[in-house]
Amino acid sequence: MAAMQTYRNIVILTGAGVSAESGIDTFRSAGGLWEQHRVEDVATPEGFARDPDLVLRFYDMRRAAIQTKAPNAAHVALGRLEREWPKRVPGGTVTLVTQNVDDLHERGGSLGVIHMHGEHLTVWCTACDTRHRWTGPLADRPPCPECAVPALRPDVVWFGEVPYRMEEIFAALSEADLFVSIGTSGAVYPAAGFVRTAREIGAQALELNLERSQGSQWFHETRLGPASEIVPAWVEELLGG
Ligand code: BJW
Repeated sequence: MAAMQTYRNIVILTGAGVSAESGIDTFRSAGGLWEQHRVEDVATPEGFARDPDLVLRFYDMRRAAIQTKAPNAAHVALGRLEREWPKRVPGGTVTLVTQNVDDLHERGGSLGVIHMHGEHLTVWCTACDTRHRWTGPLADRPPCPECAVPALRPDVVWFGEVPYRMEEIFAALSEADLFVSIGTSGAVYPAAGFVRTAREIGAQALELNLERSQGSQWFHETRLGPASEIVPAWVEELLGG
């Protein structure tokens, strides 16, 4: 890896591993969500069309659960990096892209989080195409606050749907000189391809994970350990503390 001082624009991609130590289930780890539920049933538009009650209950349970969890040291460190990096490197940017639908980055102090797979705490009305902040259940089919039609669905990106804010993400990647992937298995595209995009434009690539991801060979460096330890240590190193 190049000396830390040579970086200016940093793009960080996070996955379920960054929230694991806050008590939020990952998807593909032993005992993770995909061992308890079939992906095709709960995370595809076809599954939702087949059995909306099952899908709404699955997301109601997870929406309620995240509200009982707190950010961990990794979320807090990334919030600190976003605030302090532009002071350390004038004009420098930190773009935080998360695949997570929880709000722990925001509660850890991050401001401009890009939720490419949506958010638990917003819902989408498929009748009038509006989005609303939502903390309660959906399985009882509440009316949309805008149009009153009971057509609210979780505002999350399922397999076969297009992730959010892709133009912004690729714009940030095209300016990045450091790409950092934290706590994601590299199993799901397009996020799994970001490291190659970043490398094509010459960025350095660092992976922070409990174990090597599927695309580990694309990174210049991999650091293994729990996110709550290795992320704060990396941020400290980067900020020259
Ligand atoms: C720790 C830790 C600790 C644990 N500390 N680390 C064939 C080939 C290629 C692609 C495709 C294909 N067939 C279909 C596709 C496309 C498909 C896809 O990728 N499929 C794959 C399965 C092959 N992708 C899509 O359909 C996407 N859309 C799309 O491609 O549209 C086309 C398009 C794209 C771009 C422009 C234009 C058009 C949509 C994908 C939607 C994914 N949705 C989900 C559900 C979201 C809502 C919800 O939360 O329920 O997103 S699936 C699920 O996986 C969720 C996650 O965000 C995502 C990634 O999971 P993540 O975060 O990596 O979690 P895990 O569990 O996999 O890994 C946890 C990691 O943490 C592990 O590495 C652990 O080691 C680590 N860890 N404890 C540090 N303490």
